[in-house]
Amino acid sequence: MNNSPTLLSRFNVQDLTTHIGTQFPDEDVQLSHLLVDPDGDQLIKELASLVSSRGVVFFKNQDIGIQQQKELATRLGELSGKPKTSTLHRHPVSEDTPELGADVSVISSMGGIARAGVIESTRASNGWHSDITFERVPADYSILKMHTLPPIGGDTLWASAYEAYDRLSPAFKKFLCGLTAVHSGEFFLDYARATGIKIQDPRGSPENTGSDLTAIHPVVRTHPVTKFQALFVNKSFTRRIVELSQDESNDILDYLFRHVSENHDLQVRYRWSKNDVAIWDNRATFHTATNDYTASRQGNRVVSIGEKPYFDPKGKSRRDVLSL
Ligand SMILES: O=C(O)CCC(=O)C(=O)O
Ligand SMILES: [Fe+2]
Repeated sequence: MNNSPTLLSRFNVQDLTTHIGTQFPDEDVQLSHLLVDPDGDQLIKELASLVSSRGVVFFKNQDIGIQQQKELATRLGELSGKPKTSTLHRHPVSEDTPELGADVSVISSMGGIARAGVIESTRASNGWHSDITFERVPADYSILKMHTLPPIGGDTLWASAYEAYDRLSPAFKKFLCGLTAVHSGEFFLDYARATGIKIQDPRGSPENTGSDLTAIHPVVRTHPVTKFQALFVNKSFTRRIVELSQDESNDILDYLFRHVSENHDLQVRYRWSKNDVAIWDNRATFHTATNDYTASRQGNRVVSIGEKPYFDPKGKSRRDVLSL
């Protein structure tokens, strides 16, 4: 986090909102070129740092193939210091096809992972999540490339977990810091039973094993790259704050979920074009799809496993560091 000139500054870049989202608007900036650049390691390390600070970064009309997408996800995590035992996530209900492999999630309007937890006739805001927080060692970066899009609709929204934390009152921050919450992906087990899919195991870390898709994580976590504090509970996967009674937990979680979904000024909404790529940091953001279309929509996602979430009382506030 400094303002010194970086290799990435050779490209045109635009912030999309104050708190979250940055794009590389020029199509001649190709992620496939970064992978083979002589300064590739430095560029990819700077990209990881940019994604971790801005939450989500967009690239237009990319030619990157699926193997390169996996390589990029791996290098983003490795160059920003993830544990040696963390590799690419194999989603519990992903299908291991010869073309894609179990470490690719097909994000499709026709079914599969992105549809497994969707309940019709509930509020759209029920979909806010951070990827795979039911794992004991959850994700750092996700990379999604969309290759099939409806003519209109199907946008994706991201929200800043740093700003969500920073915007709480000092007394409420103090109350939340140090609490822990149960996360669960039980609906993927239901989906696996209904479709006959065998649960993938292990899933990108020796600790992500077995078919009990639950984990306990800090409610506020410290980001290992930026050192910023971030809110780490999400509507799709977080079930219960361990240290509170059931009723207290329900109300506090409801408040926090609404805090994320109703503060539209800590969100960015992205309108996809064909072959655009989004790279986001699951430790610093939440996201949700927009199910407002009927035509087919499809993309490929690669999720990298990071580290076990932790809370460091010496972590910083993004607002304080940036003097916002
Ligand atoms: O379909 C989308 O826009 C996002 C799906 C999603 O949650 C993901 O790719 O992690
Ligand atoms: Fe997701």
